[in-house]
Amino acid sequence: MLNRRTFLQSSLFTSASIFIKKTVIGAASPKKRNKPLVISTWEPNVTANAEAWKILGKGGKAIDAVEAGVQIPEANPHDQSVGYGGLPDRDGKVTLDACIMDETGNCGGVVFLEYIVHPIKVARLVMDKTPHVLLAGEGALQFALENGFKKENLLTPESEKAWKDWLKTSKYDPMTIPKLLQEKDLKDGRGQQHNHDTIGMIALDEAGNLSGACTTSGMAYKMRGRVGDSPIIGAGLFVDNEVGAATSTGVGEEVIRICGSHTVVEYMRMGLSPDEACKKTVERIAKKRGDKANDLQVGFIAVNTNGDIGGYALQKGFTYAVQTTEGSKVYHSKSMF
Ligand code: SD4
Repeated sequence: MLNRRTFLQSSLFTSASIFIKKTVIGAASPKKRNKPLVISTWEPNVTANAEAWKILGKGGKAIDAVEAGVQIPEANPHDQSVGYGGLPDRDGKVTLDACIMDETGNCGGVVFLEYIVHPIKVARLVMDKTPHVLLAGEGALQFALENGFKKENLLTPESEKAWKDWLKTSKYDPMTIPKLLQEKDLKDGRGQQHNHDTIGMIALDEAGNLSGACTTSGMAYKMRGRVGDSPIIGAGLFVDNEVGAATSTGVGEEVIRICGSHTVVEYMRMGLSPDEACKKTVERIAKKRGDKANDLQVGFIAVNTNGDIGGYALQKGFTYAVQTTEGSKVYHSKSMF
């Protein structure tokens, strides 16, 4: 897996971004509409942005761009937080959550879905083909199979080994596991790679429409049946075409408690910049959790209708990737601690 520190220090670009101009964008201007653009949680998702850009760069729709973009980490066996190769629950089962939302408020999601490599595609079908917003577990799987998806084993040898190592202690502490994994990553000089790699992606297309997608295998070694914020509209993702859009990563329980992404969008509606809106929302979590917030990671990214971007996290180490007509850039988010 890519060494994040090296990656960030040596170059902001990956081979996947060769078809875009190698220009680093500056701070987003509130005066000029900065579009099209795509923004994703976590630095490795420059590749997901590049995939989305294949659609956005040709004047395509934001909703199609985000659906295509997030399939990159979903299919990547080395991304242990999303799709195929995701770390399993405590019983060794990989269970996936995803949702998608367009500029009209249409949305769809799947929770606790097993055996399907691309939950985002199922979420899109829930949005397009059903009168519902969320399908869960067996029902979601049945719907996927009826629509031509294939059942596949999502547990890779790498993730099975990690789970078996975890079983030796079986310490059930979903809140601090991410922190411990991150500390190990940092100690090993790999940057912060583990557990908080959920992809939340937002795109603003040439026509000025916003859409978003979010997909994850959730917290590693979670209780069976646990669902986080990522597939919950308003928590892990929210889009309001009149205002902006936001998405989250981190400990989902904390995000759900305050309807995080919706809160970010509402702060933007009140006139805050995306950066300020993310910060206010993170501060709300910190205020509610008191000292416990020291051990948690939550990060938000946001875009407003001008194409201004922003992000903020509880802890250091949160990164996000942005692509515009001028190139691709990775941002190190500001944080509370
Ligand atoms: C969850 N928010 O299931 C997800 C986990 C996450 O990067 O963001 N990981 O709570």
